[in-house]
Amino acid sequence: MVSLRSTIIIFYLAFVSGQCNNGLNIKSQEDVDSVSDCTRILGDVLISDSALNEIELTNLEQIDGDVFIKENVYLTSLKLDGLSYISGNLFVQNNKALTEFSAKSLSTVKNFTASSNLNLVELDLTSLSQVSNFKISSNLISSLEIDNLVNSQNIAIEFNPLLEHISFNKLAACVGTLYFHDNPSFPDVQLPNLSTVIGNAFFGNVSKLTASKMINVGGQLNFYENSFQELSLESLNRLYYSLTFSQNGNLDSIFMPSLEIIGSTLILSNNDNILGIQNDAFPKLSTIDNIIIDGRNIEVLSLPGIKRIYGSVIIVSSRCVKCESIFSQIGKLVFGYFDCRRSVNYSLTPTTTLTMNTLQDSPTETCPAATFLTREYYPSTSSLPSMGSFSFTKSFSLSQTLLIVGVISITMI
Ligand SMILES: *[C@@H]1O[C@H](CO)[C@@H](O)[C@H](O)[C@H]1NC(C)=O
Ligand SMILES: *[C@@H]1O[C@H](CO)[C@@H](O)[C@H](O)[C@H]1NC(C)=O
Ligand SMILES: *[C@@H]1O[C@H](CO)[C@@H](O)[C@H](O)[C@H]1NC(C)=O
Ligand SMILES: CC(=O)N[C@H]1CO[C@H](CO)[C@@H](O)[C@@H]1O
Repeated sequence: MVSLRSTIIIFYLAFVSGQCNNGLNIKSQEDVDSVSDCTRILGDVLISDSALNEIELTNLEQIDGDVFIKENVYLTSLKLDGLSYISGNLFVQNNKALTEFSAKSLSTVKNFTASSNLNLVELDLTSLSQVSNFKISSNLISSLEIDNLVNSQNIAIEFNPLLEHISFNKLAACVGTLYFHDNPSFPDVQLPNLSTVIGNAFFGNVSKLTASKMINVGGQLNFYENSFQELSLESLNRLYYSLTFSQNGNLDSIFMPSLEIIGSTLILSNNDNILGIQNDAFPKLSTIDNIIIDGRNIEVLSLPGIKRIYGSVIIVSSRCVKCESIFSQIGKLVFGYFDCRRSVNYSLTPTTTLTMNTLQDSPTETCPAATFLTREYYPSTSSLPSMGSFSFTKSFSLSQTLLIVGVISITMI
């Protein structure tokens, strides 16, 4: 069999420019030859099961259609460096041998996906400025720099085993969701110009997060299994839904100096180095629905700016948690339950029945002051201030709240 690896197809500048109207299906050198003059292709471009090792289309500037590059076993390099516009989607998927993909001039594409290219180490999208859904999943890249993208809908960067650096330096708004997770080399994530995320934002396995201009998040803001020790979000002012920190093993300091409103629940679950929420963590936080803190080492909860807690506060820790002192600071502001207790082996697993009785105290060390406190507060509803523009969030009942913790535990298993 002829070695296909030696097949190299490169098309340099052709003098005749042209529009080609029949789309393109590249399987062989002849197929590439047939479009070497095209600067614009009307119709979809398919590169699949091709026999080629390298493809370079330098004349091509525009594709009015979708581009699929998939299941090519021999293709190691694909360069579309003249291409600036794709009216549809660009999918680069399951190309086992592909080590290099570049579309240096590409500025506009609808959806972009690069997934399961298990040897892809070079991905160049330097000029990308407009994309709807952007997904990079299961590739071998070590660095991802999408530094010209200003707005996007959804972004997901996941399951890239060697990824150590991610930057979106100009990204100002994400009108959908933002997911950075399961990149086991713990990349740093640079989002220095990001101000708004309309949907959820999820950060998992991140070693450092820079998002100092982020002002608000319309969905949930979640931090799971990150390795950073400190998290500062200096501009974050308002969260329309919940804020969750779970299993961030090194995290000991949270600084959100501008945060005033959490529309739903603050959840801190199993972050072993967090000893408590100190004064400087959420100094301006004034309203929140619920607070659920479940941690081995929690001792204090201090919210100097708090004015109203519309739902419940649940704190469970195996340390001598200062329930009396926490209650004296915030107890009167809690509209639902206040439940603070010490429990050595507290954990909510899928099999745990979520009743109050599962929250057994089991002290093994002697604690100085009261470390077990459960009160229910039912102030007259007429004394409640209006919940204003975030009225879509409702206070949770205790059982709902416990259910939330249960669901979180389940999803983490
Ligand atoms: C882009 O992806 C989204 C979500 O998968 C889909 O709804 C939309 O139709 C896609 N856009 C195009 C142009 O196919
Ligand atoms: C940051 O985003 C704003 C819009 O929020 C934009 O006007 C500005 O040019 C961006 N800055 C950089 C350096 O990209
Ligand atoms: C603590 O955990 C052990 C083993 O899982 C269990 O047998 C025991 O009942 C638990 N103690 C309390 C007070 O829940
Ligand atoms: C939230 C998250 O991304 N967690 C992942 C961190 O890395 C480990 C090891 O690869 C994964 O098992 C986790 O799922």
